[in-house]
Amino acid sequence: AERYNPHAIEQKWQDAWEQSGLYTFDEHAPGEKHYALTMFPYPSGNLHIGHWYANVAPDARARWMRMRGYNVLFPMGFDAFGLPAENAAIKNRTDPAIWTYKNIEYMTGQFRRMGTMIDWSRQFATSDPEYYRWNQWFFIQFYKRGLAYKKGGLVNWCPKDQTVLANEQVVNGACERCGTPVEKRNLSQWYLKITDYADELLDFTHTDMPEKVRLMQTNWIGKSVGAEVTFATPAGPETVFTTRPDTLMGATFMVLAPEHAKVAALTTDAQRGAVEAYVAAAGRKTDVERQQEGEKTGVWTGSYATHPLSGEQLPIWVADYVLVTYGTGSIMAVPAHDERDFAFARKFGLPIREVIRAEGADPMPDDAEAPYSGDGVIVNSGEFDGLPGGKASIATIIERLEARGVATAKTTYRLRDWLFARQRYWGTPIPFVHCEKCGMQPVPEDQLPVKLPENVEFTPTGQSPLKLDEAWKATTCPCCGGPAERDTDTMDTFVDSSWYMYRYLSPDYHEGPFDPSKAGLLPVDLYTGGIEHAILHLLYSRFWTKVMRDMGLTTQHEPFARLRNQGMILGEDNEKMSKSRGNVVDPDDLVREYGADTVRTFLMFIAPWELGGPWDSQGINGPAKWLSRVWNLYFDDKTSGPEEKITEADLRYAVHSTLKKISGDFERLSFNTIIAALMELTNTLVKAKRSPAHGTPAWTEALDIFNRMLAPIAPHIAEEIWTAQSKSGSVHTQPWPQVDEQAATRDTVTIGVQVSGKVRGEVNISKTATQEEALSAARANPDVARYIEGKDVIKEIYVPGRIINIVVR
Ligand code: ANZ
Ligand code: ZN
Repeated sequence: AERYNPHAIEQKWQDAWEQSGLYTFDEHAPGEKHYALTMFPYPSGNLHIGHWYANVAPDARARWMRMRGYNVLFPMGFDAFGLPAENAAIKNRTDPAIWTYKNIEYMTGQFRRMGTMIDWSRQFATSDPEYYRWNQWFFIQFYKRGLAYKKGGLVNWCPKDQTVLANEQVVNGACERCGTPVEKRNLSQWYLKITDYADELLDFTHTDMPEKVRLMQTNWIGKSVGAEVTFATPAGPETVFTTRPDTLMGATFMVLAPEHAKVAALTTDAQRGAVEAYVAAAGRKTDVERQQEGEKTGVWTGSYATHPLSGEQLPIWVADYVLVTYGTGSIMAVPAHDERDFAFARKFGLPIREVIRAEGADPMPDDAEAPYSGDGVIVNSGEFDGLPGGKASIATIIERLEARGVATAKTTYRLRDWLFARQRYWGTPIPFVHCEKCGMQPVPEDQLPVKLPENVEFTPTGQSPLKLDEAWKATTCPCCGGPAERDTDTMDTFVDSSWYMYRYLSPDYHEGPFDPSKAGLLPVDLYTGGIEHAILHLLYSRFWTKVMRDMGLTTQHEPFARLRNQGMILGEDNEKMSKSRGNVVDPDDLVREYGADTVRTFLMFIAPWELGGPWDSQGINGPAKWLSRVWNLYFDDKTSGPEEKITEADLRYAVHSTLKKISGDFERLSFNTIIAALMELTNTLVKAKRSPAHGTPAWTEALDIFNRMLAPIAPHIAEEIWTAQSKSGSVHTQPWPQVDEQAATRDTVTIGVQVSGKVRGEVNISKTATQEEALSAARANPDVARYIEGKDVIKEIYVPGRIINIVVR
């Protein structure tokens, strides 16, 4: 018989599937809809092993859902706008459009060679004018709803990429893309009002997301419940935000952020030199440096604030551990109970006053080494003395302070509005024009898309490249018809992925972002991709769906019913794969050597999918050999080896218990255990070929079920086997086999017997065996008996179906 040769069959089946339209989704086909989606890639040039890892397992699962009778939508596209494409185009001296679409073509070919069930008829790139037209349309709708606005102020600026960045794109003070430390610039920019949805985004009831993602989003949104307290100062009233109003009487000084607007007015002449020097130095530090633990720095302004309850005069300091972007940019410092205030007070010799004391504790000593941040009773606070203090009692304290007129309840969020404009070329033009007479006007919807001009000099200069294109810039005002100028900024490319899952429903629809009659396909039932998107794409797309819902475009609250994140495939050296480390594995090479089915199988087998792990160049031989054995099982009549004692019941048990197990594993996205179970079943089938079970109806059934179980994992070889058995149609449209529950359970179990905690033997007993029956079987086992003989049995434990333990002395 011929040996397994993937190269002889894979391309053949890929062509045949494409020709027959096997994977074209038909919304009218029978079956409950299932929308499975994997995050679309940047068309960076080629799919790397990480893309394969991210895609083959969800593809297998989508195939499994289809065999289970679901009508499965599994589309793919390209996230084509953005800095990577633009930077590469600059480097390669080509137009980003030419570069991008060439890459898309190549990567589409790679996806095909992977043997996926992607419906390519729905493919689009976000740089297609018909796609970004709807970015512009959305932007105008957001504007009309008061959710898009232009505002001046300090923004994050990447000096390398020469553009502003959203807060979400600043990671540890550096640009998320290129790692360059981010600077602050004062610029007028477009924002989207994501903060209007802060509370709703904290509610995950309509989406099943991994705990880690929920936590990251929750922390990013950063809701803090507390109060605002106002202090009188020589420059007017100054309000601070505090989460601990119960410590108000412990406030011994006030601190302003260096960028706070009142700093100059509060600085006395004597202190001006020192304050100005300090503020200038703080401006040169990155946010990370400023937030690092370590020596606190600061300077006194020379002024005092008046405590709202005691009337005491509190010195006002400037220090960079207070951020201008959070709360009100100023704080009441309570050194006795706050870590940073404590360190600051110690360094500058400022008073520390204890106002919360743990139940029954001694007063805080003068030389205390740390603040106390726990709960307790309020002390040294006049009329508040004796009240419970600490986080639990804050609501009551706020009420009392509100009654006294010195505080108001206030909830603060860390989340900031989404800085939406970019000074780069390769993105969606902002659809606004500026008219001297009428001001800023949205482009009328029937004039969309505002197309990106071609042949623009886009090497970054810090100015929007579109500014240089005079002809493109000149337009007429939609209001007065007079001359006007186009907005020359482009949109943050995260806009593209915020709603692309809707576009797949009707990629050729011209009346709106998607055809409302297809809304029944929503939401995405299973979304898969990397955790690195936890607070960018995954937060933005949730926000976008909520706005779409409020616009009446969808009834869904969330874009994704369920999200799962794959882990990462590292280099063999356990480091991240990168060209500079020289540890990159090229999937194309592997496909050329082993075939796509083996690469698919290996990537599902290599690690628990949600964990990931290091590459193993030897490991791929296991799946390669396995598929050869599978091939021989069907195509090689020769058998060798001793006669095996496998009955029909044994065989059916092996097949149906495996079927049952892997169905559960598919549900849980546990792909490595699916492969392991199929490999184990293959061993049994190889042996069964040399047993009385061979040639029986159970054998025929086993070959049929195994073929179907193989189909989602290794679609090409499974199709070849299916056809070779003269079965009609495609294995990929066959129903997933039914578990015969009776066959899948055995009435006997093999369980281990321990003597004093060490496994000494195994017994085969009925599942319904009583404790006495189980124990006497164990004692009768010669391997066990040896260890009991002559000893005192002091305890016997039987955990039904699991273990027997006999404790001796
Ligand atoms: C007094 C106090 C006493 C505070 C105490 C804490 C503990 P979260 O929970 O993160 O919201 N704070 C307020 N604005 C700040 C800013 N712009 N930069 C740095 N720190 C700021 O933190 C809220 C607490 O952080 C506030 O409550 C304030 O200090 C400080 F025992 O006020 B607290
Ligand atoms: Zn006008």
